[in-house]
Amino acid sequence: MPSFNSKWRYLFMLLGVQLIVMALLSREAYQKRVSYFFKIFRKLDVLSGAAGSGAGHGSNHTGVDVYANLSQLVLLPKKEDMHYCPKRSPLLSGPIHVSFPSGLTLAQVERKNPLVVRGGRYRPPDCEARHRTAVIIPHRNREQHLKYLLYYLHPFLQRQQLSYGIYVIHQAGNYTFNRAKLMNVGFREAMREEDWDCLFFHDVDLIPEDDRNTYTCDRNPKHAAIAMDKFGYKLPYKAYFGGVSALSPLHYLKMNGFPNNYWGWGGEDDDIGIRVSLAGMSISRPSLRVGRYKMIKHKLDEGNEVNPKRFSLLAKTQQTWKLDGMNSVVYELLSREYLPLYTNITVNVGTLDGLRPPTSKPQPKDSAENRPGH
Ligand code: BGN
Repeated sequence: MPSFNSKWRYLFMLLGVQLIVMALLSREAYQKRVSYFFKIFRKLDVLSGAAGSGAGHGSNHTGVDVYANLSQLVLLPKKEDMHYCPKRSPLLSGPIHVSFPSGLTLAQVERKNPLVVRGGRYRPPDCEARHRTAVIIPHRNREQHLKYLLYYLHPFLQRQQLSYGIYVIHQAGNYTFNRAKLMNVGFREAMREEDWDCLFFHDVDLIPEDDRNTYTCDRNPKHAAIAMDKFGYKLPYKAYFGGVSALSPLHYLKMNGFPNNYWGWGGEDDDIGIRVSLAGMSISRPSLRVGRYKMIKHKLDEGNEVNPKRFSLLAKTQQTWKLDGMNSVVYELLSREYLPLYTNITVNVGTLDGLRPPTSKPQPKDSAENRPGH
């Protein structure tokens, strides 16, 4: 006849087998079940007065086993089993409060975004992103704006469960600013690094105010900054394509990218809008409720004077779009830095007279205008 002690042994063995089966059936619930088991076990110990029996195994009373906690690694999603993120991110909350507190530092932005890696890249840690978006930001002398944009854009994109990268395309030298050409540089340099499926061309001074304005591409080129505070949260005119727009690589190449010959303020975004329809596409837009942006107020820009040639250039877009654009862009890449919050690409885009090292020739200061975007 089995003794009282061996009865207990059988009972424990049975419980052990049960535990293993339970663990195999549900790996995710494994830890919970193990602790539940040990709780029961401890109770039994207390009841039977058998302190120090097998129940102590795995507890940290006697020091940590060299393999302790390794079971948790099994719980981490493996690359092959990683599921796609849901079609609609559960992290979305709608309107976002935007303000510009003074004294914000890049180090603070970094600390707030611990999952962003070198070059300003991010992937959702718990699911496989459905979209890979590159954000291209043309830039010169707007460090303060860039700081605010990064502060908002990183968490905004993370809420959308995107895999993303942020590229700042910095125009070297003092010659007149060329926003559209910088976008062409951004397109080429970003696509060289990764097979992005969507590119967001983003002015540095525009902050999105609703996280349902998803930074993904549509079937047609998308104009995202449809409702800016500066224009009373309405489109300023029907064909407006400025501020923030989104194109897939296919869209971009179909319209031969953006023009390279708009120096200074104005017209290049209208040219891009015209290219969209010349290439047989149309403009898609989010709703006015969602495509809202706050513009960071700023003083007039030096080196981005109103371009007096914009009217004549625009009148010729139909004849020039296939000759001038992505297929003709020339520039000199001066540096590529993988900074903690973004990839910084510094480029010499030359001047109206062609590509040559940036000069320090001062530009005329007349008729500069306040505008979103650079
Ligand atoms: C338009 C500008 C755009 C600018 C918007 C909003 C021109 C071309 C002449 C018709 N277009 O007037 O570039 O983004 O205003 O400010 O100036």
